[in-house]
Amino acid sequence: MNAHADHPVLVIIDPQKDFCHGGALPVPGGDEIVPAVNRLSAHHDHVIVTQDWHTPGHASFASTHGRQPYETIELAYGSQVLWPDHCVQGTDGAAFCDGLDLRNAELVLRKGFRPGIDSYSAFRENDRKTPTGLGGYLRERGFTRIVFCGLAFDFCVLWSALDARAEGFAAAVVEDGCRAIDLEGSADAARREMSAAGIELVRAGP
Ligand code: VGL
Ligand code: ZN
Repeated sequence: MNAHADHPVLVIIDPQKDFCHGGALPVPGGDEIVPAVNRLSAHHDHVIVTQDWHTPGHASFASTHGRQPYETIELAYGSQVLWPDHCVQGTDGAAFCDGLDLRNAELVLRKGFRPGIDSYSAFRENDRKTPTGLGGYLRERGFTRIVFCGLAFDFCVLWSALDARAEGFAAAVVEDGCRAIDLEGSADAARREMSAAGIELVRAGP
């Protein structure tokens, strides 16, 4: 029996300055998750954090295509929402949010670093084929249950939690440890998709 079998791993998705107030792609209330995320990480034996980590001129940037942010276009691998330039490798905006305590994080997983492919999910890039390696890492370490929090609820948290289920992990999302971008009702749609996939929606409380 694996030592971790009963202990969930906390996966904190993209808690980065560009998704916070004043950042390049601010998620409304993004900064407000910091206290809840710090409490969650203090209460988990195992913590992993993901970091959106794009090349300059990344395919997910509207500016790369001479388009406006938040439009959707077709790329070789399918449809892609275009974003303001954000989380460029090595920039201050790609750094973790002020006040976050990530001392006990055991793995920092960078994603979205391939110039031509976005990666909302921590498991598989947006071509839905290229693995990040996280599934194998978690399985090899014997984890079976994942608790998610972070940014943004309706994009990277949603896609990560759905892929976690698809890879056979039990998954819960701490809603008050997340904030949503909420493009055209995407926050409500995310809630419905999570429930349908057997993802538990929980609250950490005050
Ligand atoms: C995210 C849009 C673009 C996220 C990342 O972390 O949810 N959203 N890049
Ligand atoms: Zn991104």
